Amino acid sequence: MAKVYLMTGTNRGEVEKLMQEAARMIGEQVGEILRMSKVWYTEPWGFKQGNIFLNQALEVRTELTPEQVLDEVQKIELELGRNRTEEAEIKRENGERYASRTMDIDIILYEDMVVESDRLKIPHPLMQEREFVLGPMCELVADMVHPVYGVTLAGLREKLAEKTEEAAGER
Ligand code: PH2
Ligand code: MG
Ligand code: MG
Repeated sequence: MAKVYLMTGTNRGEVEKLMQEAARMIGEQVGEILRMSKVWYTEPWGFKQGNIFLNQALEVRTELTPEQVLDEVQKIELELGRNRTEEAEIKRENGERYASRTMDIDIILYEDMVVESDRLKIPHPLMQEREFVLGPMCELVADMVHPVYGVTLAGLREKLAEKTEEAAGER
């Protein structure tokens, strides 16, 4: 039995309903949801052409391996209308790195495991740069130590805030 931290996100379609459905399906297909953050409403990060995002962190007790969790969350994304082929086209048209999506479910942390395969990277490699991840995660586990950086999530969040302020000052 392991604890896995997942992050759901959507900025396309019936977003509120999609968030509820994603949590329901995670509870059925990944494991019991122990706790969830509130839903955060944030600007699209890393791209411009998209609506506001809804994001939520979930603490899930699972019997699945990290790879099996990935299989299940990818199935849920598909069932909730995710179309990566269409997204790739939109990204190309807009010249952007990301595109709006009906549901993205990312594995943020799995116990204190470090996974680095072609298919899967845990901890999520960009979590330390994203307030929309660290904010919800800190509601659940602010004191958890990041298995690679050796800093608590609250510490990573503070560093990010400092970096963001510096960048704003340079503008
Ligand atoms: N996900 C991305 C890129 N940008 N921005 C917000 N606010 N929320 C997300 O979930 C998100 C994003 C790539 O998966
Ligand atoms: Mg993502
Ligand atoms: Mg993803």
